[in-house]
Amino acid sequence: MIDVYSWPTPNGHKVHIALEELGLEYNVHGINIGQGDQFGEDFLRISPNNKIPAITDSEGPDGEPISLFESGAILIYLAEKTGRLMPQDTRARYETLEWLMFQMGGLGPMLGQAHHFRQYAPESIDYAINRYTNEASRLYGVMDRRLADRDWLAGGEYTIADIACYPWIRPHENQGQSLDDYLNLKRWYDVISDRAAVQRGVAVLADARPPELDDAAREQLFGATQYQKR
Ligand SMILES: N[C@@H](CCC(=O)N[C@@H](CS)C(=O)NCC(=O)O)C(=O)O
Repeated sequence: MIDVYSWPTPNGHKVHIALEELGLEYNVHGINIGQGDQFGEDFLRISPNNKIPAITDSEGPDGEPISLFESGAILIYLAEKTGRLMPQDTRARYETLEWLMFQMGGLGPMLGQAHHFRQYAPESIDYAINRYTNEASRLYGVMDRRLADRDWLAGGEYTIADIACYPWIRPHENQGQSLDDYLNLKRWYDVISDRAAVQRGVAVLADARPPELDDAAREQLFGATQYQKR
């Protein structure tokens, strides 16, 4: 059985969507990152960077249990466990990994900072807002050009690369972006949004998350608790 330790954020959604697409059975455990659950000893044992998502699988490689953190590693694990959502052909597989790494190393971190400085910073810092909003626009442009002559980001099929990128495009307004400026990306986004498994994935834990970050949550995520020595 797979146990998922997660929260309904873009990085959490990736894993929830993949599990729903694959039709795997799983238990979900809410790790409320606004209340500091990510600093609990049991969670840190499987996710030492105090970030969701993490999973355990009682039937890992060779039938032995395994735990995994980092959403990209989890997506690769689930794809390899099932032989789905990642092409078998070697070139197509590397293409999928390229676009997965594009999300993990660029899209996620940059869009996360755009969101942070536009929505969460206690004061408006123009330099940071411009820097990350420009970077968001540039990355949206990269995806839009990539999708000009194909339906999916990589490998000629719907893969974990699409699943990794999609949840980061959902909050586009909070990143200062309009999909009307990226029509190829919009087409891709609308097709993925219509998938039943994607709708089930983004609904996982949705009711548990408060609509706004209060001061206590900001403290856990961006204040002294986050940076205390452990
Ligand atoms: N590279 C990591 C990033 C995970 C991440 O940033 N998770 C955030 C929520 S989206 C988190 O758990 N934050 C809690 C914290 O920083 O204390 C991944 O893709 O799994």
